[in-house]
Amino acid sequence: MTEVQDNEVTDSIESVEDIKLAAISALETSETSEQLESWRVEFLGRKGRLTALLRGLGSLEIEDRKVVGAAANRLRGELEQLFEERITRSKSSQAPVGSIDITLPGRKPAHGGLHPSTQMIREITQAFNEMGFQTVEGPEVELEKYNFDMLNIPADHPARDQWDTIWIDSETRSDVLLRTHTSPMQARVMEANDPPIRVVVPGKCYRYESTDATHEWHFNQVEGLAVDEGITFADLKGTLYEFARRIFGPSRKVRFRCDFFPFVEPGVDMSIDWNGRWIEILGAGMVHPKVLENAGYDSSKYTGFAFGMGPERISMLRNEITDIRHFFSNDLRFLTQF
Ligand code: YSA
Repeated sequence: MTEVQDNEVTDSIESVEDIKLAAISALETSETSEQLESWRVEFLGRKGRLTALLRGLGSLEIEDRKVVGAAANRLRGELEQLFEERITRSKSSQAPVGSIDITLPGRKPAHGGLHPSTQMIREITQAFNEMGFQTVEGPEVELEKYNFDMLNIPADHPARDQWDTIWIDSETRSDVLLRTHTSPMQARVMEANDPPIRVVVPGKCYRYESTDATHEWHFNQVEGLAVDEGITFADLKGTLYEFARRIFGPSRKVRFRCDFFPFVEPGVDMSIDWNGRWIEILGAGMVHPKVLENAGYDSSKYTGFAFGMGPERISMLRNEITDIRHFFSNDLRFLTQF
């Protein structure tokens, strides 16, 4: 080997060492995926520094080329391994997907609220509770006997047409139905208790009828019943006036008109003044002597009054809701307003 060739080998080996030092220090400071990629291109790429060094070995003797080539290839192997390790380290130091940033403000937990029908029912029953009425509840799946018969509505009575009925299919009996009103609870309460009685009965009712803005096929009612010695029509009017005063305010006008229900005599309906129009909100009357007798009461000794109202209709008036079907359409935009 001449002195010139000897120098060339030494330079080439030094170049391999230089590349190694430069590569190691550059790799340590490469953080982002872009930086790591440009490091790979600079040191390991087809046009990178190591490849350029290897291509420049042509002027060396074959034996010298082998020495420098082996050193350069060793370095390529080392750098490839360091690069892989660096990539692995960089991935594991990144935050895992879905991790929690505890500095962010917390999410507000969604909380439910009372359905507008429930709110209205509670307001109505509370008004009566404060007047001495007790709240009781009864079955929605009811017997024909309580829904009709004990209320003086016999099988062939035309009044049954008023309450188109949803019957329950049963192989064993044909007298089971979804109650069409809460009035069957009048019969059940009287059957199970002696006077004096003062109850209100909220609950769901079902009718086989088509729906429109003021009629649903299922809706709520609040029934009222008071039975004792000496109860008169004046008690009925006084109680319902007081109820209207509490729900609609002291200056709201109220009107009673004659109406017919087979289980009362006389029967009335009550309307309230709404922007100059009379809107009916309930049916009522003095409990029919036959209904008292059906429950085993002495109708010459006891009298009573009863009423039934629709809380959805009352809520519609109070809240200016134009369509009763909003109540049960499960639209949160409607429900969350209450
Ligand atoms: C009458 C006299 C009594 O001594 C006791 C109770 C009654 C009320 C009777 N049981 C009854 O159901 N009468 S009603 O058919 O006129 O309904 C009473 C109230 O329920 C109505 O004023 C209305 O507010 C509501 N209602 C009736 N059908 C409805 C309805 N609400 C929504 N959709 C329907 N389809």
